[in-house]
Amino acid sequence: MKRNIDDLALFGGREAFLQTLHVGRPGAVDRARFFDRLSWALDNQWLTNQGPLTREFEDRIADRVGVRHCLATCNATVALQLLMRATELTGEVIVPSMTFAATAHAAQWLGLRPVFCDLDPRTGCLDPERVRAAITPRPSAIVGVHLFGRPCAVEELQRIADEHTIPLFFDAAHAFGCTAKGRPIGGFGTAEVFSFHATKVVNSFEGGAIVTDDDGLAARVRALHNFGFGLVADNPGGGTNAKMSEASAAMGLTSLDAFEQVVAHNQRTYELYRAELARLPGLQTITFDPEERHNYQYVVVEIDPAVAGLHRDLLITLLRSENVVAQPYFSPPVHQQQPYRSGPRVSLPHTERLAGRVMALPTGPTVSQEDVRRVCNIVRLAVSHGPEITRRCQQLRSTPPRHPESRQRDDSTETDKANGTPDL
Ligand code: T4K
Repeated sequence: MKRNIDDLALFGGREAFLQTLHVGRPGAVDRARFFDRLSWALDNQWLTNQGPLTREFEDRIADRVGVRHCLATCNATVALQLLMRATELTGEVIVPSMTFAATAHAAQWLGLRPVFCDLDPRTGCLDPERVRAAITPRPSAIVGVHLFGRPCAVEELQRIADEHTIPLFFDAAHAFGCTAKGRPIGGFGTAEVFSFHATKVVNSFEGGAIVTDDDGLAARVRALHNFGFGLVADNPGGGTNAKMSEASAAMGLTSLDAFEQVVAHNQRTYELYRAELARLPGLQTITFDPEERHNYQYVVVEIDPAVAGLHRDLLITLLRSENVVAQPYFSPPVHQQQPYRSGPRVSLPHTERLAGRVMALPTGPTVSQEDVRRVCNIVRLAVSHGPEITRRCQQLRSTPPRHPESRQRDDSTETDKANGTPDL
């Protein structure tokens, strides 16, 4: 454990971790079961196009969520596009900006205009009052995001969607296995979308799913995800290829088998982070409603730089120098990314404030309790010496040492910039 700031790798100490820690590194799957399923697919000579493993995966997801229909897709971004295409959206779509770029990009890619709306600081999700105010003369849908698995104001958003007779979708990429109002997420709005990307609580390498109780919509997305085959009179303009392969479904099923263990592990990780980081000035760990179920996929902390004496970005840089890849999810917020930041200026004060302060700490099945203790040791050390660390970094920045050994750090700084983490 590190005791003083000279032990920090940033100031010449040894890195705390030899092996890099990540947010959402996928855990070991039951290889025997996975390879059995793959082998079965090879023997069956059916590798994609809604094969039996994909159907089984869909049935298990639909069952778990309690909806009539699940369509498995190649990823969640394309699933969102399918939904927007199947409901023939035109014009503007109301979305949050505190999300992964995919939420807005899905709409933008279809020629729709994302209208960014501010969040409720208590949940990090769309603020219904602001949604009401943001409704334009040409709204075509609302897309809420259950950020970090915490549910949107599902009932209020549904009321607004009903008043305007527009569809309400939820990007539930973070929320598989979570509940809202005691009911599984996946059963709200017109339809919801899960992500089964490698970094998610259930993964199919890449993958996603649309879940809905709307029979007509389910039939349309199913046809559209397979080039539009099967739609005759009702085809809103061709289809695409958004199918999940049997190899992905084999992984998805095997990952689903381990879901409860992964969530239990994530919950222990979350509780330990919370305990270890309690009462640190200027640092708050995300909280979850004890009345709801959560998957604890993301452990997010918010840093108030005025109180902690150091900025979130500096803390991320400091952790990365220890081989701890904390992520600034989601910074910059989407309205400040291209192509949106070239458009009309939008001001979203709650979003901008939160996006500038949060970071996700390493989680997932590969992160042990001992890892958490050591990460927290660094965070505690950093926060308790925030002003001094900030001062020393400013001094480092003003002295430009340029010798061969500094090359590697220069390279990682470039990567950090691409990831939205600025220089010290
Ligand atoms: N909506 C929301 C709200 C989302 O968060 C996302 C995706 C989507 C929609 C779209 O879902 P998909 O179309 O992807 O199904 C990662 C994921 O790629 C992305 O799926 C996820 N959200 C987002 C929050 O995180 P990046 O750009 O941060 O990925 P990357 O490559 O930097 O990896 C993140 C961390 O995970 C790194 O520390 C490395 C580690 N990692 C990654 C992979 C792929 C591993 O340890 N193993 C791996 O296999 O986006």
